[in-house]
Amino acid sequence: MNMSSLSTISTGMLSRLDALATVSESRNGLTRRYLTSQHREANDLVGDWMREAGMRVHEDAVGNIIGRYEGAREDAAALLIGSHLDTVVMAGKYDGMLGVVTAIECVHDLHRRGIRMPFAIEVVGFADEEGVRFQSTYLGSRAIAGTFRKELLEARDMDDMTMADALRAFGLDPDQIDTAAKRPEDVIGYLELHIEQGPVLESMDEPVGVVTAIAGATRRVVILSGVAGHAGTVPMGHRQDALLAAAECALAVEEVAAKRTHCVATVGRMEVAPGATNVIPGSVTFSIDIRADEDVKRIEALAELDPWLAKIADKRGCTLTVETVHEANSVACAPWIAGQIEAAIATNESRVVRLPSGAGHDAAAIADLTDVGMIFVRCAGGISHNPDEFITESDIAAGAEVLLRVIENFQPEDGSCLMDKT
Ligand code: HGY
Ligand code: MN
Ligand code: MN
Repeated sequence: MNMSSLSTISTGMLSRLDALATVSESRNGLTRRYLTSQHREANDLVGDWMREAGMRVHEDAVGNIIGRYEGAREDAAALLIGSHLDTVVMAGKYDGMLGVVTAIECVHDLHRRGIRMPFAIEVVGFADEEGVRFQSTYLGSRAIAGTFRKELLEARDMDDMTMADALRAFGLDPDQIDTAAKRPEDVIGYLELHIEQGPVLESMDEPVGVVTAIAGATRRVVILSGVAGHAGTVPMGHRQDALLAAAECALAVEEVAAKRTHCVATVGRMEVAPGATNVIPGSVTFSIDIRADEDVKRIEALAELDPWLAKIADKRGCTLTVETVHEANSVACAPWIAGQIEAAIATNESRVVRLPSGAGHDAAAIADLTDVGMIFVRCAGGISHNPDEFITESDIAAGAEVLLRVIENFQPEDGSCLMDKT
């Protein structure tokens, strides 16, 4: 890509991101969950773009959309490049989608110039990274890494539908999930370009940066069961109010994180039952998301929190159940890939900013299959998981330029003297 083409390319990429942002379950903002008709519509749209870029396209057994651009030699091992196409609720339009649209644009540029690399390239639009529908994340990337947890097929969504039934309704066969797994010998590495979702690049006045590590995370679902009762007749001292117990638990979640550096914890979802103004809440289900830059810190925080939640529940006459629905240790990005990203950034006379990711990414799951590297692109105010998520056209172009330069100069770890590109 030369500079003049970059501006047209980034305009094209922006219009694709805008098109994807219209594929939403809601008229009020962008929400696109796993295995919905909007997931199908997004896969169809992205699949068309992949074909236009010269790729052969297929959808795997878990719902990832994958485009393959052959190398100079048929059936060569592939460089995987991807990100996710699902979103959170009321999402921004760049989280995940930017990485997929940029990867497609880079392959399209190679295709326009008739360039074949010594390796194949597979662009992956992961089906479910956010984990909104079934409360567990990295479903698409774990299936490709061969680490999908089959017990999740029985997880139920808010409409009480199991993942297995949702896969069937989507046209997939849950018994075939294993076929999505790739063999390590068939891949040479993984790259992911993603918005930073934090303030560092903006504070350094740099458009792109190289990710050093991805924070570990634990996600839990907690159910507190008290006694529903009449709001007008039960004296305060006689209540087993599940919501007040949950409220105290949420403050405990905040405290165990706030006292530790680079440790964050969030209660992002809470359902109150039966949910009537004049009924004392009998049961509350809420989520806990806790992360830290070091795994030992996250584990210590959880070890402090568990007895604390039990004590609160007991004091308030509630029973407590806690289920861990996701657990991932922190993942280091491979220095041999990060070094190639740094070289690509340095070519732009840009300072090389190295930064950890507090957000989770599919790269963390793919790291069980192959080494990974990530490129961060600046986003306004570091705002994300919010409709105000914003990125400039010039930063989109800067990200695309760096990603393409990494691809065109990519050398596998063993430095195997790959055939020259043609
Ligand atoms: O939650 C995360 O960090 C990511 O957006 N899934
Ligand atoms: Mn996200
Ligand atoms: Mn993301």
